[in-house]
Amino acid sequence: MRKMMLAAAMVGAVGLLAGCSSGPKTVEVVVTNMAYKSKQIVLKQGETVRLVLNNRDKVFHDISIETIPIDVIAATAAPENAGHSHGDKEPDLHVAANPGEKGWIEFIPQETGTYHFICKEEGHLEKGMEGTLIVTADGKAPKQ
Ligand SMILES: [Cu+2]
Repeated sequence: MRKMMLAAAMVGAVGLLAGCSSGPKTVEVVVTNMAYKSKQIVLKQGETVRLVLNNRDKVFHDISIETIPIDVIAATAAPENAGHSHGDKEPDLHVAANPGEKGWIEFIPQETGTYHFICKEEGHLEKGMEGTLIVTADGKAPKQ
């Protein structure tokens, strides 16, 4: 009986915590073995999102979109890396993470559209590190 009451109390506490979470919507992209686990990300125009790059690989990775209208709210500092070629324009959207770490960027997508994301580390795009970020008015994937 005592155990059951404790379990009920815990369920209640968890429910309360879940109800209180008011942070931005979080979208996590995991990287392992030179590959994004998610090749398509769908976001809602005007809705704050935290895009997390979870780097479970042994080398540095990033997510970059050259041109996308966004309002950046906050982001982790980009870790040092030598992979980017100099003279490149900074991409509008960029988040990077060292091996075994996470990086994130919080932003608001301003316009609907389909945007190509890549890893800018040398040779990674050629190995398939690319995907599509789609911004729609309702945040749902467009019908095929
Ligand atoms: Cu990469």
